[in-house]
This record gives sequence, C-alpha cells and structure tokens, in this order.
Amino acid sequence: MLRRALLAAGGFGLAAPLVAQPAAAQTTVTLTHPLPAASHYGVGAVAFKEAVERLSNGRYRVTIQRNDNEREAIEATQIGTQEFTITSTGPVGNFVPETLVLDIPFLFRDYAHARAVLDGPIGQELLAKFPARGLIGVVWMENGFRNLTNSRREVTTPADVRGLKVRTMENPVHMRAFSTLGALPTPMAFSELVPALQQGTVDGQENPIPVIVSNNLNQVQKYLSLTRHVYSPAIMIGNPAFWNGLNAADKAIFQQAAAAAAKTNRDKVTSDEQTGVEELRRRGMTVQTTVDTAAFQAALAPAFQAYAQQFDPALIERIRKFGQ
Ligand code: EAX
Repeated sequence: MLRRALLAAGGFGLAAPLVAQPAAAQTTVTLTHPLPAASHYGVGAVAFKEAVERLSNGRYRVTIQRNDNEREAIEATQIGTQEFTITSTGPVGNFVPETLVLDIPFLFRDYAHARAVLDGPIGQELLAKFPARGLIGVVWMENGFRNLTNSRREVTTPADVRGLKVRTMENPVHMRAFSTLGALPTPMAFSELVPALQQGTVDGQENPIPVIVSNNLNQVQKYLSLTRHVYSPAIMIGNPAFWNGLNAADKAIFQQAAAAAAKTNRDKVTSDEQTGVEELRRRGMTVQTTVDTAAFQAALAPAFQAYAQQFDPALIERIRKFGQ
C-alpha cells in the first residue's frame, strides 16, 4: 500500500524497493601468523584472505594479524578468540604430540620429499589427530629447512656447535638434538628471539632462510651455516567450533582458500631459497656452505636412538622411504 501510494505520488520513478534489502550477513574471521607481511607466511595469509573473500562473494572477511608467539596463537585458536593461525610445527607438539615425528633432524631428503609426505596419506593421518586435541589441522604449509646462525664462530662440524647457547623452539625433539651435539639448547617463543640475541642471552638460533631474511636476523647474527638440519613444516590451524559450524559449501570455500595459501607460501619458500643466501651475504653475514652433514648425522646417532623409542620406528621408515 505504501509503495503504491508513493509511486502514484510520483515519488519513485523506478520500481526501487522502498525497504532497504538487508545486506548479506558478513562474518569476519581472524587469522594470525608470527612473521612480517612480506614473509612466506604473510603472502600465504593474503592468498587465503583474497580467496575466502572472493569465493564467498564477501560474505566472509578475513582479518590478518601478526602474533609472533606461536604457542599463544594456537591457544587462542583453540579457545576461539581467533578462527585461524599459521604456525611452524615448533610448539604444535605440545598440543598434538604425534606431529613431533616430523621434527626429527635429517628426516626429509628435500622439499619435494617433505611436501609429498605432508600432502600424502602420512600428512593427512597426522591432520586427523588434531580434532581430538581441540584443534582443526586445516592444511600443511611450509617453514623450510632450518639452518644454524650464531655470533661466536664459523660452524662446519659438530665440534663447532659444542658449548654454543642455541635458542630453539619449544620443541623437545629439537632440544634433544642440540644437547646431543653438546650445545646448550634454550627454548623460547619467536617473540623473545631477537632481544635474546641482542642481549647475548643466547649465541645463536636456527631457522629457515625465509625466516632469517624476512626478520633481518643478519642484524643480530654474524655467521650462517647451511646445516639444513631439520625440515620445519608449517600448518594452518582452525578453531573447531567455527570450522564445524560451516555448511558444506562454505567449508569447501575455506579448504580451497587454504590450498591457495599453501601454494603461495611454498612458492615463496622456493623463491627465498634461490635468493636468500646471496641476500644475506650482501647484508654482511659470513656464510658456511660446506657443512659436514655426514658428521652431524653421525653425531646425532644417540638422539636418533631415542627418537626410535619415542616414535613408531615403522612410521619413521615410512616417512624416510616415501616416494622412493
Ligand atoms: O614459524 O619460532 C621459530 O623459530 C619459527 O621458525 C618461526 O616462528 C616461524
């Protein structure tokens, strides 16, 4: 009636609805990660945001925030103060112990091997362990092969590591490796790393080239040794209440967006691996490329024996042999 009256009064030449259509409901989700926006995690986060917003026609918006304490971010995702986080597996073992097997030194031959394992049945079996721990393992992403940096001396053999105070992630598998080498592993969140290096609380740390480059660790570390002693997976973790509340179509959108994040993230790692060492040399780091990997693997024999007690040796063998 009102519409006809107004039209008769010539109030509206167009058959425009008189009552504003309710805007499509929009849900904002928060994703955090610990690194700079231009890092291999940051570009993955943006790819995720763009895909979610495009595929949902704006029904979902993604807010990206930085939190460089990965354990805190996982806890926040678990209790629902945020919906997603991207993190290395460093602290994940404190929530989903089964993932610690991935952190064993020298387990993966190269990037192709690691990506095939994570995207294949073994990686999917591990993601299936997350819901029982109050988390959703959405998709495997990538941090990269970790290398040792320090400010005391060049490191090419295990003997050079002896006595170094090395910051490690809060990861018992990594800590055992460095104590087996005679170093003094000092676990702390990434958020505490640079101050600890600046104050000399620790002599060194270990991280993939993409992390060393994107955080300018060359400003607080002199020597880089290309040890590649551990492949460090990353993972996108989701909040179960949010994830399980999605209908099938929306869940498919988030899964497609997570796959886009992983591809962009891995492509950035590949690119950083091609250019990062030269960039760090240019920034003044002294780089040891000829590291005695066989000597490091031999020196870690006691740690490998302990890992074979802690994890299923058959699983370790499955991972080592995958794709051969
Ligand atoms: O996930 O804590 C670390 O050394 C991690 O490699 C870093 O936060 C990126």
